[in-house]
Amino acid sequence: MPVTIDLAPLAAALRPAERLLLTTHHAPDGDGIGCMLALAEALGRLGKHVQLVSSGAPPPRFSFLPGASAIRDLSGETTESIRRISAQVDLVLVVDAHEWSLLGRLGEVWREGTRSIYFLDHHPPSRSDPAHIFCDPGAPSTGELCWQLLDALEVRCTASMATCVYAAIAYDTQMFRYLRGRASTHRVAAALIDAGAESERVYRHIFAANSPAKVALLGEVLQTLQLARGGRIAWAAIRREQIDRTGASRDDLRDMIVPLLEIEGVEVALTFKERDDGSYKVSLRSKGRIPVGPTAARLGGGGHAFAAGAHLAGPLPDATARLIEMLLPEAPGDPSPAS
Ligand SMILES: [Mn+2]
Repeated sequence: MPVTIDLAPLAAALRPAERLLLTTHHAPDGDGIGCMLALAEALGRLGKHVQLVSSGAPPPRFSFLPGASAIRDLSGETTESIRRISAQVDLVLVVDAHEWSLLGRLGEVWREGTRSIYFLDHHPPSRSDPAHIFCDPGAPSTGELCWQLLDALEVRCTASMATCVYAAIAYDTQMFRYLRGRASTHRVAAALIDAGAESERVYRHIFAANSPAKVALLGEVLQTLQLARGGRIAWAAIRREQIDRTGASRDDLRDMIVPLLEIEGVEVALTFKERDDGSYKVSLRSKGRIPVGPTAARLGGGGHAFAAGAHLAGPLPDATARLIEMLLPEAPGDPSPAS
């Protein structure tokens, strides 16, 4: 299997640490949570004391993962309390992020200090650069890097660790749809199932557990669907009022863009989520021919080449027109949707 970054130095840094703190980006997702839980078990087996913390509560659909109840949400804690908790550990390991600004309050506290903080991630390199970043932007999930790290730590992957790593990979690849051309993801998945990963349970809890509120909101969002540029761009709006009325959670909103991208001929899908101040949080997804990351970056946002996010000022017609023009400038005689 191609190993594109060497994780031996990270394993070497983890080995002497006795007390560790593991966390992920704010508003944690399946990749970060799965990696944290697998690594917590692995490091625990090496005799270490491991604390799991998050900035924002993990969404309920991940609570089936072994060990999930041990994750403590620190977003309500005081700065002093976060300082005290981090002062008790030898090393902090952050998975699925490597920017201070993505760590919520934890990042605010840690960026000023000198604690030993390591990052394991697959997001494109950022401008702000803390030391000790182990990042492979070619990996479709941090879960795949987590599997490599277990190997570097020489820890045998148990069934519960395998389920957590499998969940991390399945979440970020949307059940193995987005692999960035790497066959290694399937090899790792096969090894995880051999190790006891419960793949169907992962599917059921993460992808087939939509709340009625989410489905109700999705129905309304799809009513706003618009196609632009000869059907190559699909976009839809998510209104504040709809979110409030349906009772959909933040996690419910995450993959609402997927049905837009899965329309035939669509190359780029956009959702415009209205914020309290009337601006919009835009999610951008591409099937792979038109990069959306650079456009998001020009707007001050970020993400991957084919999945990114940004903020835009309203009103909605201006925001949509501006973004569509940035992604695909209007040209006379635009072809109809590609076959
Ligand atoms: Mn990820």
